[in-house]
Amino acid sequence: MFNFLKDKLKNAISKFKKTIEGEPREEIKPEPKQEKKPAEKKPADAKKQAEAKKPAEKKKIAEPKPKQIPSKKPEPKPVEYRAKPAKQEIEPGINQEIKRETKQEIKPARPEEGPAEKKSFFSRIKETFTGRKEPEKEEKIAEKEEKVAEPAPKKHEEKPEAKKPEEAELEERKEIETKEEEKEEAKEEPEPEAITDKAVKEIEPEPEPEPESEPEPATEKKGFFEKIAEAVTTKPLSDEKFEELFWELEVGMLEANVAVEVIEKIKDDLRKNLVNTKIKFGKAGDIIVSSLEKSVDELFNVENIDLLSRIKAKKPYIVCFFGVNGSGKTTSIAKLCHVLQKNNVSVVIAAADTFRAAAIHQLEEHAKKLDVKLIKHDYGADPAAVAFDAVEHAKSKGKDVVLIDTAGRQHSNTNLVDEMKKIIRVVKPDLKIFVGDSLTGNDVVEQSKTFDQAVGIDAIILTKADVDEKGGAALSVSFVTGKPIIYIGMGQAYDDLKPFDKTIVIKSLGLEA
Ligand SMILES: Nc1nc2c(ncn2[C@@H]2O[C@H](COP(=O)(O)OP(=O)(O)OP(=O)(O)O)[C@@H](O)[C@H]2O)c(=O)[nH]1
Ligand SMILES: [Mg+2]
Repeated sequence: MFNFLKDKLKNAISKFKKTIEGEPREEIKPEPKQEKKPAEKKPADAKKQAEAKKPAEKKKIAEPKPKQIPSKKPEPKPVEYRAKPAKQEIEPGINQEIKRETKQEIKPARPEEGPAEKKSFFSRIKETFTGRKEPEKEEKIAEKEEKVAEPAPKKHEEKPEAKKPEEAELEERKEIETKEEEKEEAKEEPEPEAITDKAVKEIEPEPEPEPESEPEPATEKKGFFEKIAEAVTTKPLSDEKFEELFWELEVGMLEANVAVEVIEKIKDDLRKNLVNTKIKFGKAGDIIVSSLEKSVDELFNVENIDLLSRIKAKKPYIVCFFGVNGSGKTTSIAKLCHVLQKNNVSVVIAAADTFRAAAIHQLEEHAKKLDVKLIKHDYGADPAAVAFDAVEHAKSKGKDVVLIDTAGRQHSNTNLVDEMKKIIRVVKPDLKIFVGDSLTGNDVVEQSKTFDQAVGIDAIILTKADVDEKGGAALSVSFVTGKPIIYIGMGQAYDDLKPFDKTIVIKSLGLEA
């Protein structure tokens, strides 16, 4: 009966629970905070990091300089001065002053490169021609004599001529070298300063995010117990979020023929329990179920009627049944007769539905089966007269109860409504029962309201609950009319009339605590 609503409620509970307990957990999780802290600390330590970066970047920028200096300077020098030793050896008379004037860098280059290779070279030539191995000292002298002896005369003649151009060349080279060095120094020296300045300028802006790290202390300042409190409670649910989450359930309840008044009550109750309320983790589901259970329970918070005790209190106890066509009035009377008989209550039935011939015959069949007295008139007779005769029979025979069947009618049919009112005026029933077909859904609620306004109903029997899959009528009719559901029809057999029990409804909806 309530399977449809049960599923809707289950889904709604799950969504509310996930939303309430799922969102804040992500926010309260200590991990993201810890992740944020180091990230936020970066700007706090920006100075240190910047300082650490500065030398690193400087080094990177400065590295190429020492590489360029040694690579540029020394490389060309050995190439240039490799030719010099040959000329100088050929010219032993070169003025020592000129040699002194040459850079000291040139001097160390000679012994490093030339001598070792020449000794071994000439010594090897001598050894090949003479076939004798001579000591290294002799080789040196021989080499010098050979070198000086052969080119000497030419060189002595050329010396005065050669000295001048060589000196000029040396001087030019000096000037060129000094200029080049100055140029290189001028190019290279300012570079480190300019680059380091740039590097510093580039690094300096990094510490700026410091002010962004200021909010961090606020989170750190949170007390230990405050953090625990946050960890065990959920983030309050906003009203907007509540409306969003409730919308699906609201639509589901409308589909289930739940009255708008009932939906609003359940919604308001749930809102009070969830919106802007801190809920402990793991408790959201219980709170939602508890709220829904309480709401449903309160839907039936009307004065109940103990029919058997009332029947015992008055004799004959007169009960009149009303409702629209085919709602189950006649069948419910037969069922109730069976219940009363089982409780040793004597019954008289009145066939006051004279509007339809088959109705009298239908009731006769039930009377035979139940072995109960039926008071009937002919088709088209005054229903009030039939009811009056039944009550008189009960009084004369000492029967406990008179059950009056009436014709089905729409509340808009004024003639039938007036006829109904006449029956009430004549017999003055102790109980007026509205019989509603639960399959008609929300219409039952409207019907009950109009019948109540017309004649004033005291109780409700909901029929065909066994085939109703939505349950909206059962959930709504009592709350809207303020009248109790005393029985529900759960089938077509006599035993299928069951006393209404709200706990069964709550259980069927899956809201049992
Ligand atoms: N499944 C099921 N069928 C029911 C129940 N109550 C009544 N019926 C069936 O509903 C149909 C109508 O029942 P009636 O008792 O004749 O209804 P009524 O209100 O007397 O109809 P009118 O006299 O024409 O106004 C019958 O076929 C019944 O068997 C019930 O609780 N469950
Ligand atoms: Mg009938």
